Amino acid sequence: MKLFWAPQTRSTRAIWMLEEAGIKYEMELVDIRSPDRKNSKEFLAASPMGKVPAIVDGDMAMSESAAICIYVADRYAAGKLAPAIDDASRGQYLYWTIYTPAVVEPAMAEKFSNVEPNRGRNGWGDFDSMIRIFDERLEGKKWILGDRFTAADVMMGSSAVFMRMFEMLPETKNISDYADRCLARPAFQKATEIASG
Ligand SMILES: N[C@@H](CCC(=O)N[C@@H](CS)C(=O)NCC(=O)O)C(=O)O
Repeated sequence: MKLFWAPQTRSTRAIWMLEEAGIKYEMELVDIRSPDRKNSKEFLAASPMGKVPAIVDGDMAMSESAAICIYVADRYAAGKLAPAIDDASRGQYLYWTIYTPAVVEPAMAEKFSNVEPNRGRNGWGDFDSMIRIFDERLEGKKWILGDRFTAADVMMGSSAVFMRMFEMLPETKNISDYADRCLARPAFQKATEIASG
């Protein structure tokens, strides 16, 4: 497995996921901050948008952090970091894994860019609803699915940690404690160390 990455980016999620799965991988740095960067054909085949993270695994090449998490969990940690395909919790697992790119990140962009909230028109609802629903999901739960840690926590946990880092996380009952639980995981700590560059 090869991971295309850049320091202090969403690559941290993919590294965290690979560390949780305990698989071997090599890393290739992509200079995303250089104005005259040149992307290799191999990288663009994995990431047509030229964004990190991206992976190549044998004949398979792909990007999008949520898709990478789902792929790695199914392929290398099925039943451990992902509910099996016939497990009833699979639906909620997929919902929350996708919640980060579909709801959390657009809602963060709304907040950053001072976009007028419009819960009905915008596919992500609005920032306040996103936070409320995330916080309610964690009520009485250690992880998104309850007692078991899954790839959904890599996505939602990194969202919680990013929001706190960017000082966007309002006072909530559950999200902050959840971020602390994620920060305490050895795989998260290793990923942060690697991803800091
Ligand atoms: N939806 C993508 C977003 C990836 C993304 O925006 N990556 C940024 C770094 S955090 C990037 O590569 N930016 C460089 C560029 O767009 O040229 C994911 O979740 O993987």
